Amino acid sequence: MSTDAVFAAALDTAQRTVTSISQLSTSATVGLDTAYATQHAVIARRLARGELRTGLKLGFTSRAKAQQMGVDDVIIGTLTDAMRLDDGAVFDRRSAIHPRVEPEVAYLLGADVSEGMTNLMDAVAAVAPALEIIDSRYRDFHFSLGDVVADNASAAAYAIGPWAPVDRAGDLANRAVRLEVDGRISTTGSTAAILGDPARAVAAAARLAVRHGFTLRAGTVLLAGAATAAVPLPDSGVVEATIAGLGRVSIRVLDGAPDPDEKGSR
Ligand code: OOG
Ligand code: MG
Repeated sequence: MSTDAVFAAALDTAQRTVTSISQLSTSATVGLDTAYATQHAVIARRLARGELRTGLKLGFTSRAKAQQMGVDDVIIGTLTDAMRLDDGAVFDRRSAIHPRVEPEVAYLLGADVSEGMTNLMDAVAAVAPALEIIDSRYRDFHFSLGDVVADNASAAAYAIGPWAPVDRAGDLANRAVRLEVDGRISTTGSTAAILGDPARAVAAAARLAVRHGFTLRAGTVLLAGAATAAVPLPDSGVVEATIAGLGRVSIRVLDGAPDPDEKGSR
């Protein structure tokens, strides 16, 4: 087996068995090419089990995130339907190792992004508030840039609130962002933290896509990256993200199987 296939098997098993592993970079050099090849191999394993690609996510688009994790390059990862939660749905805390949650902005592409496009926002159809749950497969949530790229940018789950058509959503360059747990404010920030303006996320994703073998097709969801540092996911409770003037999205965390009589469970 090639190195990236060996790394991918270890990361995939860690995710499926909810068991952390050592960083790949402690025993090997994990450059960006190997890291993205590993991520593609992890996703290939998931697709082989029947999962479908739903979108892409950016990581470290804000200083707050980059500083929290000690890295300073924007990275890209893949979202699948197995990671998708409906707005208000239950997330089983036991399905993750040491999950953290982030408030995000999501874009929905209405057209394929092609290299010749001058204004990439023309490809965006709608925008929504989003929550992302990240869960590094590495022990203690410690990693190098190559490690986290290989680990699909720590992607675990995401929920998207109501979509607003992009022409009605207005300028999202500087909107207040709030993350609440059971109605108590957990962290606040501004969308301005995301590359200065989250609208730049589409161009950033297009650049990374060309370089690292991703495609930005119509129907793709793009998470622009967290505006704030991630916070530990509570063992139980309602987590809600609000973006001023755009709306809110929530998930309910349960430490165990959801009550089968309840609606909105997965
Ligand atoms: C990597 C994922 C970063 C973001 O929004 O910046 C990310 C991590 O912090 O584990 O999702
Ligand atoms: Mg994120």
